[in-house]
Amino acid sequence: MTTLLTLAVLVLVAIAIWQLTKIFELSQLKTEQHQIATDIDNKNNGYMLFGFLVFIYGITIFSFWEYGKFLLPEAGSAHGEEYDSLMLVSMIIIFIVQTITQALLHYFGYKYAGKKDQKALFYADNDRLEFIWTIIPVIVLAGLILWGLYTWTSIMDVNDEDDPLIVELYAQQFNWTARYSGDDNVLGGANVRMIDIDKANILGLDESDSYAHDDIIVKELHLPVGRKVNFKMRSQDVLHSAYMPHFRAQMNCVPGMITEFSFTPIYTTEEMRANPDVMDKVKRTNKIRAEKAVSTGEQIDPWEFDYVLLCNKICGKSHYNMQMKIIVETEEEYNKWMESQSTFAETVMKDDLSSGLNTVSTVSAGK
Ligand SMILES: [Cu+2]
Repeated sequence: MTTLLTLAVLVLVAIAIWQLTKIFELSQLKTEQHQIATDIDNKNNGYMLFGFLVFIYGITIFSFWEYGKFLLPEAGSAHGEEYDSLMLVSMIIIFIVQTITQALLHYFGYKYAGKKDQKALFYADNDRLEFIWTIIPVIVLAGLILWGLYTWTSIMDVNDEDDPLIVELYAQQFNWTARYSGDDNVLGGANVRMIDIDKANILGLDESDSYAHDDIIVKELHLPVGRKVNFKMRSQDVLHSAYMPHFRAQMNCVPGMITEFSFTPIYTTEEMRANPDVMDKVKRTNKIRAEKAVSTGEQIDPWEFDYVLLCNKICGKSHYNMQMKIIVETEEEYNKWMESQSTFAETVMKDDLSSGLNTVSTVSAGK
């Protein structure tokens, strides 16, 4: 690969030098006649412009046809619909404008190609034209920006209305851990300095904080459908980014601070698995997996759709594999699952309450 790139660079440098010598030659007074473009040359270049126009239109249509299926399926969160509409409208406007302007650009390039003994018209300015091509983009862009700002503000408004579920997402190289706030729905205090690997206090929870006692630490995120979730993100080491593409949600996880994001899941995992786009993707993926299984002789299980939490900051060498499964289920299923989980007091603190608490004061005292 490196050899190929080096060769490509060398070839491009050689072409650049060749072009530079040609420009230098043309700038000399005694330029040979065959170096100057004739009417036929200009005309041919004009036709080539049309060829290029066909090429870019063709590649656009091909990309829509061939790669459109790789787009995300319908959003699984309440705010996702508005987010997707904003994206779609922006893309449609860009698409229409680019289709028209490219056609005009290439057509005029052809129409006004250089002709012998014909001099270009000097046209200083036209106030009306300039007004039109300024005011139209101003109105369209102002509309998009205002709509975007409105959408942004409503998505980023993390508040405690509607009794949200409070969940912590904890990022570290290279995995995610989630913490539910338990019966009191309040996360206990935590600090990276209180992490105690020997006792498996991996999130550094403050044992003296009674809010922490009923917290539930898990490696698989379960969410009840239709209930708002307020996420509080922390990072242990470097910048990570909690990215939940199917919910159109992303928030950086920054060491030393808590960041927030809030959304309401609207489809259970089962409902999402029945979505035609998702079913199509699963079918395509499993076809590739089956082909690979045949060619390599490996045993590859079929893949099933699941919501995921991914890391979207390149945080180190295993960044690509930093993910956690998210299961959206009905309220009853969620409650049942939650009942089977153990609290922080029942697990980490169990054997330890007598041997002195791991608190902020003892940690800072150098314990
Ligand atoms: Cu990461």
